[in-house]
Amino acid sequence: MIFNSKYETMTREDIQQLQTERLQSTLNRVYRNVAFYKNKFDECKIDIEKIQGVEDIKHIPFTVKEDLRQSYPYDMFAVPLRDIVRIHSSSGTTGKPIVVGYTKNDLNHWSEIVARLLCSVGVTDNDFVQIALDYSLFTGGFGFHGGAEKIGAGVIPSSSDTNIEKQLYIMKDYKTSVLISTPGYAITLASYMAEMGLHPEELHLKVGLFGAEPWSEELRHQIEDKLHIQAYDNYGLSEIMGPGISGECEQKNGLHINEDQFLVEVIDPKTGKSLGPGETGELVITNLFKEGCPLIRYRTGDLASLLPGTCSCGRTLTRMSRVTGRTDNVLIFKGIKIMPSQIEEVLLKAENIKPHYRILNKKEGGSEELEIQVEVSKEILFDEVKKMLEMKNNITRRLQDELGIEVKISFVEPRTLRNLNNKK
Ligand code: DLL
Repeated sequence: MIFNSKYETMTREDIQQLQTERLQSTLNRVYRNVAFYKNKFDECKIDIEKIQGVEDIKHIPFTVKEDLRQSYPYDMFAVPLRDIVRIHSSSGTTGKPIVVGYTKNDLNHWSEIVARLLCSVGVTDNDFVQIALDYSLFTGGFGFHGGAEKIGAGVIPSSSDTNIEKQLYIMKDYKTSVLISTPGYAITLASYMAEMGLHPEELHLKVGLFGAEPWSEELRHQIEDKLHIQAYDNYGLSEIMGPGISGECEQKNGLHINEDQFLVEVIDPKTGKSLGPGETGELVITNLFKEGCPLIRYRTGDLASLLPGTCSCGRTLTRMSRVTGRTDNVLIFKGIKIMPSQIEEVLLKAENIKPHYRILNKKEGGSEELEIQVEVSKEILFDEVKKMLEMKNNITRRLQDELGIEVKISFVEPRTLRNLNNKK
């Protein structure tokens, strides 16, 4: 079923016409209301009146994450603060986080695009949708929540904080038919089910929507096999909106982009030149319809391609491939984004630690563990075990405060890590 055929089945000409109109209007608004964009366009001598079509966007400079950090907290907002009704913020960034503001209209449009993606995998008002994503500054929980309510489904906001056994009892007893989580969490649920002797047929699950971290076809098959569901990929990022930017339909043949709200380009991350359909590069996204803090040509750091051809589902919206990697060294653990520099900052403050460490993202069966191996100084090796333990607990606690997740610290002898290529 198609949730909004007006926007999901437009002709290419009509989509481009709508995108052009919305782009012009957004450029005008950011030029008038956001000092960052006014200065940037003036500096680069961009005359927004000359942007006559979507292809002209390549004359406009990119926006990068650092620009957003510099604008902390509200300098990127394009509306007065009284019009902002929701704030989200990027997960796991050190120092200044990225703050995103939504107006009432933004929240409505967000729910609309998420509803489209839910509908495109068969979710209806007869379903119970269990959202096992964080409900917090992270956009995952609230983003899917709005979309599921919009289609009239019964929402179970169990979040990812609930302990796993309880999550499974809720799923069984409340007759959940749709699961929304990270793919890693779905696998963890499956392995707990096996341990608890809970057979997938005792559940009512039929569909899962997963995202917030990279995953593979292989993992899709495992999730589908173990949970007896159809599993679909969903992509989004807080800076632009959250989930809802693109998602797979029942064909599992690429993620349809909600093009009436987002203009997606793929560029060569080294040269910044546009790449054509089928070519993998960095996704660059422009908000076409956002009021709170629309971004122009935002470099996401995510690697993917735009897919040529049309989809047999009837939607005319362009599809993108899965995200296959990143242009930077962001580490994604349980959907949380971590810069190695965050870890480094904590380690460098600790005594008796050498600046050599290695991050291991260990995935085994259903569990995922972040282990940080740290070289300790020679002196401490001869010290009492107690001191070592104290130090370990101290670093573990500080890292958990910084990253908001559990990590395992292991100390290794001097000179064991510094020659490894992947020490960062
Ligand atoms: O992860 C929003 C989201 C929540 C999307 C739930 C889908 C489902 P952030 O925390 O800002 O927002 O992280 C955004 O996560 O730039 C990608 O690197 C990565 N990412 C998101 N979805 C996918 C996906 C949410 N389906 C960052 N595949 C993005 C691969 C993904 N990576």
